[in-house]
Amino acid sequence: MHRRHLMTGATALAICLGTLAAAQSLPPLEQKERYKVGFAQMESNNPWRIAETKSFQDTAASCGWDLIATDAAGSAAKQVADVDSMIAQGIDVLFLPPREEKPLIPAVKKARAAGIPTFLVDRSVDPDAAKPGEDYVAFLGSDFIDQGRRVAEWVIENFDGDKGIIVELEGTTGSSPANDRKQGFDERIVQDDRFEIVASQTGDFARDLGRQVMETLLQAHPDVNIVYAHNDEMAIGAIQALELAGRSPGEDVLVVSIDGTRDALQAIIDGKMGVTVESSPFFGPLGCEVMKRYAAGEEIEPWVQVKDRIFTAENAADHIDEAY
Ligand code: GYE
Repeated sequence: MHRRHLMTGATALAICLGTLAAAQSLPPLEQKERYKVGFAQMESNNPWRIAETKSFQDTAASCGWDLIATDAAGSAAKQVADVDSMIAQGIDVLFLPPREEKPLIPAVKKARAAGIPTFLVDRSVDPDAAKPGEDYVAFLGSDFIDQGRRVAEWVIENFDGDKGIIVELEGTTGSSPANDRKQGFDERIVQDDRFEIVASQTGDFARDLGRQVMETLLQAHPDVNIVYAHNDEMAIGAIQALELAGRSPGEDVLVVSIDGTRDALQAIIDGKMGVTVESSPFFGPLGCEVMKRYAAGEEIEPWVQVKDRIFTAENAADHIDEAY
């Protein structure tokens, strides 16, 4: 009966060696005054991305970073090439927000093979293909499933109609926030049978595409009264499309999303948007802190989780000055 709990010396040794190998498999980082640091941004077509890049630039001087920042202009292939060129330039550390979950895996593995500790920031990669503590040090970012769930819970509490007809605008296909924000929202909202998601389509996290997709979906589903966008930029695009079609966001259609941009907080103050769950772009200071802990030999938790606030009509005005 107790055999399951018995471990032979050989098994124990194998486990020890295994743990040691895993611990050793991450490249070490020397403690020094200055670091050559790569930040491979995926695109700069929205305020969130611009705020994130600026956060790294603003942190550089105080953290001793000689920063190389690139912009992949919305192409995962270019982002992989940008990481290649950073490796060739001999960076000490890589901060990488992988645009999509799978295409950036080779970049993560290449940096690992070159002995460069990598921190994934704001988005993650496919956990079956690359792992924190082995292929990269850690993921620094939000709980996207929880963000989607919190939006759904806010809708369930605040929607005052009989039947909620929902259009969902998804983020970039194959990206971790799009996958998880969909899962978190969809799973929670179907628990209340007042709600139905009649369409769910990607707007690539972009304002203009969000507007275009909303225009098309409005024609197919004129009875929509809730729009859930995976980020604020698409929510603002959707508001434009709704207004152009003669609808009144905030009155005959509830618009909800995620991020906490200045335009979204203003839309909440103006009564056009209901809620945005925060997803902070300010990763520079956190990146610095975690990198220094790693260089000091500390074991870094696989997921350095960012805690998110929620912005509604009750507090949007208090936070608009700190928004981006
Ligand atoms: O919500 C969005 C951006 O990856 C968490 O990407 C980030 C998301 C953010 O383009 O606005």
